[in-house]
Amino acid sequence: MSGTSSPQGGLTRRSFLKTTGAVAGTAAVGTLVGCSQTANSAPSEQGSDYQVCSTTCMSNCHGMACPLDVFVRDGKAFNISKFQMKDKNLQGVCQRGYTNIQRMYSPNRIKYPLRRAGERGADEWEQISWDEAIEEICSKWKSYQKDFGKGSILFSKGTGATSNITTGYVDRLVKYMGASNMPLAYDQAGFFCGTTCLGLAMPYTYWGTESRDLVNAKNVIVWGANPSEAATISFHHISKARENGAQLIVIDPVLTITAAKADTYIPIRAGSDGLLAIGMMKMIIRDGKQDSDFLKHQCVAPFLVKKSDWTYARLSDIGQAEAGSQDDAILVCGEDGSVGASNQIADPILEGTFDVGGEAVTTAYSLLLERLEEWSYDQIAEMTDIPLDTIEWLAEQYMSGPSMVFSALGIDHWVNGHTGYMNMYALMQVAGQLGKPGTGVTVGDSSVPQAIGPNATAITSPRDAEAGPTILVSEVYDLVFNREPGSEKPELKSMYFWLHNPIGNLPDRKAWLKVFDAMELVVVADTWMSESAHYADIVLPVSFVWELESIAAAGNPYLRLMEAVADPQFESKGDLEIANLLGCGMGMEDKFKMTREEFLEAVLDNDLARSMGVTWERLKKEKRIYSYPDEVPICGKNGYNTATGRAQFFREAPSPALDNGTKWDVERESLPYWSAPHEAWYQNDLHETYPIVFMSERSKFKAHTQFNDVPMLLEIDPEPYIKISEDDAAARGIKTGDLMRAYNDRGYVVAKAVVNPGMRNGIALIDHGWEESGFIEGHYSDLSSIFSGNVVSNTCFFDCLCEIEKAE
Ligand SMILES: Nc1nc2c(c(=O)[nH]1)N[C@H]1C(S)=C(S)[C@@H](COP(=O)(O)OP(=O)(O)OC[C@H]3O[C@@H](n4cnc5c(=O)[nH]c(N)nc54)[C@H](O)[C@@H]3O)O[C@H]1N2
Ligand SMILES: Nc1nc2c(c(=O)[nH]1)N[C@H]1C(S)=C(S)[C@@H](COP(=O)(O)OP(=O)(O)OC[C@H]3O[C@@H](n4cnc5c(=O)[nH]c(N)nc54)[C@H](O)[C@@H]3O)O[C@H]1N2
Ligand SMILES: [Mo]
Repeated sequence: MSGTSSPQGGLTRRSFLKTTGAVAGTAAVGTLVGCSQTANSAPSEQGSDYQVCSTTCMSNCHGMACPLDVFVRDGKAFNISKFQMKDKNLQGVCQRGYTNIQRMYSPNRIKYPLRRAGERGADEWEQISWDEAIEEICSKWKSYQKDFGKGSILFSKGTGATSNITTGYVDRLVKYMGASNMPLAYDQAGFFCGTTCLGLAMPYTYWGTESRDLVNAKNVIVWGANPSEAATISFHHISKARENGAQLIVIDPVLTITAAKADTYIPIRAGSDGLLAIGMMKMIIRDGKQDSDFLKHQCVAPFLVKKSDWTYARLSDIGQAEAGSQDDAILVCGEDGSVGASNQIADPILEGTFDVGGEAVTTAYSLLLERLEEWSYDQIAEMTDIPLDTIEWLAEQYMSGPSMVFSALGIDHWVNGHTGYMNMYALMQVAGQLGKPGTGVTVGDSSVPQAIGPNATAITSPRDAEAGPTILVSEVYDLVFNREPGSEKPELKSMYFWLHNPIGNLPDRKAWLKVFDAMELVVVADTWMSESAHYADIVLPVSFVWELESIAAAGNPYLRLMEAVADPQFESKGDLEIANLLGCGMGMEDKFKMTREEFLEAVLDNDLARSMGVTWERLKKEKRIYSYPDEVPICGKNGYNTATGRAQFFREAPSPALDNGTKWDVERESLPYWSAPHEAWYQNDLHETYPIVFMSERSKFKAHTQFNDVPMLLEIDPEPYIKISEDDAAARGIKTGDLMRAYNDRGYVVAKAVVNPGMRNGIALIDHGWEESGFIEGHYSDLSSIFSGNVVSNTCFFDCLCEIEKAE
């Protein structure tokens, strides 16, 4: 957008580029702290009276948190340019990034602390001072904590700007208050399986490897991801891989834009990926193509498992080590029948059942083979709705050279989501598609914080604070409405949300509205009047991320200084400053006096940062410090950070991702298996009443509910619509442009229909991120269910059935 012109600046692309070049390396003499003033001689139609600030785009797009240069005059930002990164593949800044100035000056900004003055959601507010807001919140919180315990206040952090390191400071308040914490439920199946099966093997990535290694793949399999919309920058790596001769295969129930660009698109029945992986494993093993070397030496396959309790047999079981000691290695069996530690037997056998120390044991690989036998090829073809010869072809392609999976969260958003990931990772192990260039799995470029060492945690999660209760998203409703008297779980009275827009982003919006109503005090701290703020009791205005100095820590090869581009507008304050006010209001003045500058300095004062030569002083001077390793990390090359140090398709004594105390089947969960989705499955009875799976997709014009009020984007994408197939539309007399209703027992939404020949029958698809104000009636999140399984407490937006009809 600013590539050609900008409504604020009116620069042509040519003068814009010149300007960017001219400002590089100029001294920091501006009136704004930290921002550089351009050289007076800078040739520009804008004159020379402006400064350039280094900052980043900030939302949860799983993207790069793209570094941006922002042009400022008289304290007002007027234009944006992208920062030239070292890696040309990562050069893009998307259309959202260029609209940040309209976000900054949006009329939807929350200007002052507000107290609800009418019915909840009626949008009647009373402006109050910060003193009043803090006093009211803290006096109520003190009384709830006194009467109902510390856990009666629940804090929930969303993903709104988590790469901004200072937002984590609020965790300190949660900890010192001993309040309840509701951990994120978004994306948890993906995280859980990625970490338990493969380990966070790479130092800098999400789970799996960085996308840079995609260029080394012969086959790129996009499986449950839509990177052309949801990881636009990482998509460059896919394009580059194709330039190098790779073929792109996409497995998705929806013909997405990514799928439309593929060499081969494999439509799959949603929720059945775990079965597809089982089918591929069966075929690879049937044809003797499994990678025995990988299985024997880098994977748990030869490890002996005791049949009695599904734990590993160890040296202690044959009297050669003390149980539980460091030497108590897991046993394998050699070709000659000898049993010993895995590092003692060079060529262990992969299959077999025998007796060790009086116990029946079997190899983990034999257990896997048994599991694969649970499903026949015909069942697999029928349930995945993929012809067997296509699965044969896919298995063959996967084995034909280095193959890398680009995966994301499509599979996650199902109650059975973890079975999809577990089985996909098991497939990688059977095929030996790990540990070599162009193999393994990538989830895009998102990286874990770089150079932010343990000091940040020491501040945000202080040791002398007693952790309060953890309340899972899936537990809240029951806890609020059906709490047993005398239960250990707290009686919730108040909730505080920051970086989070739960109304609309969490499934089953109506249940959450009821939860809000049942609370005595809901506080939302946000920059804009989000849907959740709209339903709150007290709303606190948070400064736009560009209005206060910070560090952007994740999601990009560069550690980035975020300069204060302009003063905080209106009466807004940063999340860190608000946490300090609340902490002091709660009587903890001694714990809540750290300034922003002190916090930023402290988080970089750690050994990891020092080993990388990074200090706060250096960051302030250089503003962006490249911190990806030059050598492209390879998934698994440096081992697996798992319980066994190997890739694991078998997990010993597995425990749930977030334990909600319900019973779960340890034996079942130890190995790959597949079970059908909870609700959205064609064989379920409910399918007769509600035959359509209601799903959402990422939109290029939004990052969740952010960018929703940007005029430039709304011009291109003014309203939500629901995509359906030609057959489903014809059967119900719906045409493109008609108003249609999608509904089930939980709720409904009315929006315009788009009949799309690429849509699979039986799916209705809506862009994720619209809020109540965008819909003609109802809300898309009124249809989804809060239910999640007891293995991973994830949010299962897509495991949702509905019926559709023409709306009058
Ligand atoms: N523009 C934009 N980008 C974003 C975001 C955003 O809001 N806007 N959000 C970011 C965040 S937090 C996340 S978690 C990621 C999510 O990124 P993605 O996971 O890539 O996005 P989704 O569109 O949710 O789902 C990916 C694909 O999975 C498919 N899918 C759904 N169910 C199944 C299934 O059962 N099997 C298979 N094989 N495929 C299935 C969907 O049709 C979809 O095309 O996007 C990130 N990027
Ligand atoms: N139907 C459906 N629902 C989904 C999904 C889906 O695919 N389909 N995807 C889910 C996924 S994977 C995710 S990750 C979630 C994301 O859900 P959320 O974490 O709620 O994501 P956002 O809407 O990006 O941001 C939350 C809020 O943070 C605010 N915010 C921005 N900057 C700041 C700041 O500096 N301070 C404070 N205090 N607030 C700030 C924003 O204005 C916004 O209101 O959505 C989930 N919801
Ligand atoms: Mo997410």
